[in-house]
Amino acid sequence: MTDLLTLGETMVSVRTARPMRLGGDAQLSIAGSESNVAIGVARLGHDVTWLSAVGNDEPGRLIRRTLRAENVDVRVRFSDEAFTGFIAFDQPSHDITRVSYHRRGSAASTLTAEETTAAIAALSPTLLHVTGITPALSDTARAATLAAVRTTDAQVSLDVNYRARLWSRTEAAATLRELLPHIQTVFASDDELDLLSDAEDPIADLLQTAHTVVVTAGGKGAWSHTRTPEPLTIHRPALPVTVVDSIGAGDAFVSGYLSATLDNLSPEARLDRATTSGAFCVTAYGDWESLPTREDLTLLTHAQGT
Ligand code: CKP
Ligand code: MG
Repeated sequence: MTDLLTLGETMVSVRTARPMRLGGDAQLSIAGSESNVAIGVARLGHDVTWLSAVGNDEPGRLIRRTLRAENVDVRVRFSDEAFTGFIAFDQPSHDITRVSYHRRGSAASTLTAEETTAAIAALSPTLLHVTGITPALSDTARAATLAAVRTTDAQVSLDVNYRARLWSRTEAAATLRELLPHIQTVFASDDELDLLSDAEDPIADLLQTAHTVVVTAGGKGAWSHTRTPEPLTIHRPALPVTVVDSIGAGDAFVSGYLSATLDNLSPEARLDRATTSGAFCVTAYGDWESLPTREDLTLLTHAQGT
């Protein structure tokens, strides 16, 4: 049993504070939306398992070590044939962070449907969380994601996380719509809704199968639309914090929401925890390093006078 199972690619990350071609000091860490969520939910006190594959290499071992240190149960295959993916963050100027992927053919892109369905059978998770990044990696990773959402009895959430560098909007729309009938909670930014539905009212359309659609809109805040027991739309403004690094904010938001779901909180309280967690994350550097604990959430809530 596990409270939450997430699956997807985690890469080794290299970050420099100036253009990478100039060399100099770099920070080595890990990055990956699904493992960010795994760490976020584990920090909030739940049992979390992360499933993936990495290369049989030092970056792969760094990923396993980091996640274990964050109390995430790691189910990872070490591949002798494929390498651990790599993500580079550098800064051409103070206000611009450039991201580049080196992940085509990576170990995580060889994840199979057999692996995901076996993990689900073994773990019987309460929640399963997937993102639109994994099915964009390869045909097998797409099949692995589809098989997972189709076979599980868990409540399934999907964070669209559209990445233009991995696939076109047309390809993404086709695959995401295959996943949708199996998803209960959809997380999307306002500019991703057209990937999910062509309807004039995409939210109403999505709520025919999902029970919750959560839409984020950066500085404008977030909305949650729920179908049961009564149709309900809630809005929370973004908290007024100093943004130093917004990468990982979406994953922090999702972590807060899923943690509050595991605590059986109301839709209002779920959105509150999601918003506070996202706000906390942007105030410090790192994709996952700045994810909050419960104590951090309380501190931020008090600091905001709410
Ligand atoms: O949507 P977010 O900024 O929360 O996602 C950030 C993650 O997995 C980051 O860790 C990166 O590795 C990625 O999204 C990605 O593959 O783009
Ligand atoms: Mg995101």
